[in-house]
Amino acid sequence: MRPIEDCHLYGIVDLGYVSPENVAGMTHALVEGGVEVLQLRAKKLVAGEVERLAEVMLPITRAAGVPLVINDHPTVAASVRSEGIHVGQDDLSVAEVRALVGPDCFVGKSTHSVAQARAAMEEGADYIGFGPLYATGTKPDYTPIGLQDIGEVHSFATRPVFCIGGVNWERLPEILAAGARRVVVVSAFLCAPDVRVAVRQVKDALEAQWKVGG
Ligand code: 3NM
Repeated sequence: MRPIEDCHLYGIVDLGYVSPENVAGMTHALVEGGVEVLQLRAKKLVAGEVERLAEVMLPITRAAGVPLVINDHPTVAASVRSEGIHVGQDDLSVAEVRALVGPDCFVGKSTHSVAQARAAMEEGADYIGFGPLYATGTKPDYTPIGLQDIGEVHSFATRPVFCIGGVNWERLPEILAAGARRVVVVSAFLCAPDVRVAVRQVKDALEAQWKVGG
C-alpha cells in the first residue's frame, strides 16, 4: 500500500458525477489510469450507502496498492478499515476523528486559506487539501483562492499538501509553477471521454515536472 507521503495524484469518486452502479467501473478506470490515492465522496448518501460503495471500491483499490479515503464518515472508515478519512472545516477535529478511526487510518483535512492550512498542520492532520484554486462546479459555494498562496503554504507544511479545485491538465503548468507538488482532480477525470487517458495525461505531466524539478 502506497503511503500518503508518496502520493502526488489524488482522484475522487464523487457521486455527484458517478452513479452508484458505475462506481466499480470508475474506480477501475481511475486506478488503471494511475491515481495514487482515491477518495469516496458522496455528500447526499447516508452512511450505510457510503459503506456499501466503499466495500465495492476496496477490493479494487487494495489490489492496486492505492489507499482509499472516505469523505465525511469516520464511522464508515472505521468499519470498512479504509486507509484514510477526510474531513472539512465544519466537521470534527483531527483528534476527535482519530479517536474514532484508530491509529492506522490517516486523517486529511480541507483548508481554504493560509491560516486554515497552518492550523491543520498544528492540529496534526496527516495531509491537507488546499483550495479551491479556481471556481468549480464540484464545490460551487466556495470562493476560489487563486494560486498566490501555494508557495507560502509549502514553506511551512510538514505534511503533504494537495492542491484542489478546478485542477485540469491545461492548468497544471501554472499550478506547478506556483509551487504545487500534489493535486486532486475530480470533474476533469470523471467527465473525461476516456478516464484512463485523462489520468495518464495529468500523471505524465506531474512526473515530467519531478524530473525537471528534482
Ligand atoms: N474540495 P474539481 S474543491 C471536493 O477546496 C473539493 O476543499 C475543494 O473538484 C476544496 O476537480 C473541491 O471538479 C472540488 O474542481 C474539486
